Amino acid sequence: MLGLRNYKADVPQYFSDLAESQGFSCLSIADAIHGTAQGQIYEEWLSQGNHGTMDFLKQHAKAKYHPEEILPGVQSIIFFALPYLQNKPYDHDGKIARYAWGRDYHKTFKKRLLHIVHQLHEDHPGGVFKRFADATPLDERFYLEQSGGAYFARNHMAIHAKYGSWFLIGEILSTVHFPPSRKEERSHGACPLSCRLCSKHCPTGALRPDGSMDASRCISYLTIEHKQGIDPELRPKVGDWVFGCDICQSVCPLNVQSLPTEDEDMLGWRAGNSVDLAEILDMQEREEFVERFQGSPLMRAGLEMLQRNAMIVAANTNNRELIPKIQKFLNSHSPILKEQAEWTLGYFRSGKSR
Ligand code: B12
Ligand code: SF4
Ligand code: SF4
Repeated sequence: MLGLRNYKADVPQYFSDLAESQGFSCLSIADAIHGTAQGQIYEEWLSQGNHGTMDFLKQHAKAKYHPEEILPGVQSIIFFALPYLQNKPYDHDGKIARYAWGRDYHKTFKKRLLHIVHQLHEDHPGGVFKRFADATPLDERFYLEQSGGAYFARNHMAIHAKYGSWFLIGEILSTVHFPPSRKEERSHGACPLSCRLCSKHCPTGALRPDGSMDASRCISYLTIEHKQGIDPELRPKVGDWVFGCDICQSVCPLNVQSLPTEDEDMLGWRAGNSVDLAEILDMQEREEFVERFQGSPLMRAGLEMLQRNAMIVAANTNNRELIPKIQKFLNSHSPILKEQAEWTLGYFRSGKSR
């Protein structure tokens, strides 16, 4: 994979074996450094409103680059990877980002890392070990790059030699110090100097040409995290993504040789690679939604937001067969769905749909 092909951080056999026993790989070990210069940059990033309505990012500011706020006495952070790349033609119009096709990775990490934590307790009595994946204030990509386990690229993804950016990150914070992985002497980032494909192809301009990111414009944020009406100016740019977005990873040359996943949880197809918009619009009770998506990352969006997204995709794909189903939302108790239905029907009338 370009310059990354031969790169691999040093990981003691002990951790490789522990990870393998749970069906994934150990990427690297980082020193739990506290208070880096990145903290100041992060504060500025927040003060510019780049986080949109993700208030948790503000609440996390104190601990983002201070792991001791999460585990007092922490010395090391051990990183693990869950690869998820699959390539299958989409079944329906409403596309789902690849990381969400299978089982909710939070659950997978939680279960498997618990086994490793138990083993660590046995082997290192007196040590304290805590497991996390995603749901932590810590800037995971930053610490992972510090330890040489992957590189932070211009699409704001951690890129690994074997998996490209198609992997999820989990970690164990440890009060026992383990020697940090060898870090190769090379500059921050892995991108070829002249490449800007990710920012060129990002439909909403979330990846700014200067390399910074306006997360409040990212389709992943708009479709999953933003629990209000989506800015009408951005709706046409959401395209056919009903949950998340993979564009800045799909166009990346560093991903060309990424290995497909063999992990059963990821291959387990809870949600599938796309949703039938009619099925989503027909759902009336939360129970139906839960029955269909329980155990999948789509639960995070919830039924109301998924229906909001489905109406946007219906407009963007000019799916006029859905008009009767969308008209029903004109009487919705949800002001978000009512407004979205009015907008979608108006969009059809205006002839702006593809
Ligand atoms: C909040 C969040 C989001 C937000 C914000 C995205 C983001 N880039 O941070 C949203 C909802 C948009 C999102 C989207 C996605 N996410 Co997300 N997300 C997180 C989460 C929970 C926190 C990240 C965070 O703190 N962001 C805020 C700051 C730190 O982001 P930042 O991009 O690094 O911003 C810095 C730079 O902009 C820089 N900066 C500031 N000014 C400037 C100026 C210049 C010139 C430059 C170069 C830099 C720069 O400083 C900023 C502050 O430190 C992490 C898990 C975790 N705990 O770390 C997962 C995580 C990053 N997400 C993940 C995934 C998979 C995704 C998606 C691919 C899902 C999808 N397919 O839809 C997309 C990818 C979007 C993208 N290109 O980044 C994975 C990434 C795995 C990997 N291999 O890298 C993580 C690590 C979860 C996990 N445990 O696996 N996510
Ligand atoms: S996930 Fe999509 S919208 Fe978000 S930064 Fe990447 S290309 Fe842009
Ligand atoms: S598309 Fe190009 S600039 Fe963007 S992350 Fe990949 S290599 Fe880097």
